[in-house]
Amino acid sequence: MSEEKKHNYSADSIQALEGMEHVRMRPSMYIGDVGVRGLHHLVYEVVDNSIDEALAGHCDEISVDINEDNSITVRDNGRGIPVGLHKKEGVSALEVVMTKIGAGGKFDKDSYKVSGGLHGVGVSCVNALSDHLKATVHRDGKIWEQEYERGKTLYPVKTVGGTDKTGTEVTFLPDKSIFQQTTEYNYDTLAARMRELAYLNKGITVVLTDKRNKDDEGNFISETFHSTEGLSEFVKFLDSTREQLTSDVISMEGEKNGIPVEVAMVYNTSYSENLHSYVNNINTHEGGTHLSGFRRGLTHTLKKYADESGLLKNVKFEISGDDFREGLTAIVSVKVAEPQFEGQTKTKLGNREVTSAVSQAVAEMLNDFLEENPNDAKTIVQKVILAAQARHAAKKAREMVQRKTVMSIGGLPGKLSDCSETDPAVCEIFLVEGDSAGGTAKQGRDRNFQAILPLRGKILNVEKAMQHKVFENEEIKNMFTALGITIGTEEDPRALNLSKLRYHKVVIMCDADVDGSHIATLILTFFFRYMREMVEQGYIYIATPPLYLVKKGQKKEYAWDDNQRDLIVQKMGGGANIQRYKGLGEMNAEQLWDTTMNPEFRTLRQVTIDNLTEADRVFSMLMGDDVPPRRDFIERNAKYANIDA
Ligand code: 0RA
Repeated sequence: MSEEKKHNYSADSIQALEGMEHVRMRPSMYIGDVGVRGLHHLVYEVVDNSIDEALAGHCDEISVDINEDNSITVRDNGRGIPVGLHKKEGVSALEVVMTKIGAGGKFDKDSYKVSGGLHGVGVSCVNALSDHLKATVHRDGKIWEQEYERGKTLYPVKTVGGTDKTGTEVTFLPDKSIFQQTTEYNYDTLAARMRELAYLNKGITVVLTDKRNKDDEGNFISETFHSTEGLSEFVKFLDSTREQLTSDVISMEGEKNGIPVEVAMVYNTSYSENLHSYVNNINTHEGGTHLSGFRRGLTHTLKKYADESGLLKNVKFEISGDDFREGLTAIVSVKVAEPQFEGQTKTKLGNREVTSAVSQAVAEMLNDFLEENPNDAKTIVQKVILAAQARHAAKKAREMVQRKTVMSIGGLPGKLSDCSETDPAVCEIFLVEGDSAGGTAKQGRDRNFQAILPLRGKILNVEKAMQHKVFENEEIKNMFTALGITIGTEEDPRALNLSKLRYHKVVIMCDADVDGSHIATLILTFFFRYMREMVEQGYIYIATPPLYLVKKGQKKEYAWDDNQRDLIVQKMGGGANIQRYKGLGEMNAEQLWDTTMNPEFRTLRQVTIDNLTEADRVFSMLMGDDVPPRRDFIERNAKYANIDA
């Protein structure tokens, strides 16, 4: 394009590009990205419309089918999208909803939209990004239909038969030219979101069916999600592998200052804090005013109760807000008419008025509970005191880590083989299982930008350890120092300080066997619980060493799974020799470089947190005390590092 044309483009084409065209030009602006996440976002967007219809009281069943061709069908038993003439646009209202960006359900003044995807962009965006979409409406005794290609209407809304039901059905096939990475849906990802929606909106039944796969009896894989109790059931589900400290879940549901608020919480015997917050069914990863309200209400109420009960008489140290939340699993869900989302990922609620609404709700709920359950109240206060005691010990241990980090010259761990580059953006560090593999990696690496930190055997399971034990652990101290990460800012004594981060790629490199996966999971658990920001910022990766070396004469090729191995053997013809790598230690430096470390040929899997609530549950399950669910999970997900957690 010439310079001149470019100017014209920016001057007058913007307007023309508005709407559906613009969605196709800039899909990420509307659905976040065009990768796996964006692909799944399309489903959430359509389902959210049905959830809105349910919240308005007109629908109680939603079904989601993953069809054989990876198209998706969402069906509900609501009133059906109106099909009559839309006066302003001069076409059917259905067509307006499907083809006008931002139309949504807004022409219906009675229902204010409380659900809505992260970006709340509506089903027309899904239409624009679909190769094909078909909308079917059961309404007024008739079945109405309209189809679209890449958002363009194929024919005016028509009737195709009679019906005695009402409802809406949308089937869409995502456009491969937009979703270039993949158009294959992940059942578990969709199941986690449908389960979450069922808990967040009690009474609604959501049925997810995978028509690509059948079980042993020849039925499609399918799950039905339904919750009668809502958040209190959600909390129990999240904590099903932890040991509950009190007999009951503490929960409330109501309206404060016109804001619908729901809260459920339970204390368990673990040491981690698991707070999850939602606004209009959206997981607010970065928290915000509703979460501040929860914290404030919790701290004030428990502190007051503890003081008045005399249980703190002999406590000589100060109790902080954090201490009230150790071993706490809680969910806060609010519905806000005009949410203001802030923060890096636009998942932080900004509406000021929400803080006091939630804090009042929590105070009332807790006061009632403490009054009615004096034994549980005592148990909770004692747990808080223990947490405070441990925190003081942890603070000392943390300060040790910090002091070491600050002395940068000679302060790096002795086991670290550092790289010579100093620009963190190009530097990588490999966390390697065992000293011997560490040695091989050290020989094989490119010392300009690749550093090696060997970790000894099984690292500490932070899921089961108290904080001060974590900060006293040698391997963990080494990780903090090597990475250049310190803890604690003036505002928040537990915040991570990443400003001196020394590497922008942290690669976990373990054996490709069960033990290796276990160690990788232990390391991931550590990052998830103690350096979550590193995961959120996309700094954490997992290396993928090969499983086989196939050799014939001078020819050698690596295989990462059995299928690939067989193909190579076939290609090489008879007499090929297969070596199965039992661990990194069996590879020499050159082989390790060629297959696993060389940026030109390696595959690094970036660790992302798709669904924080689910990730949290999975980690507590994998690393907790309860063995049977862990075994089940590992058997079902032989490669569980793939959970995208
Ligand atoms: C606006 C008005 C009415 C229904 C809907 C929107 C509606 C939208 C969707 C999207 C998926 N399922 C849906 N179900 C209903 C109905 C207004 C009326 O009947 O008076």
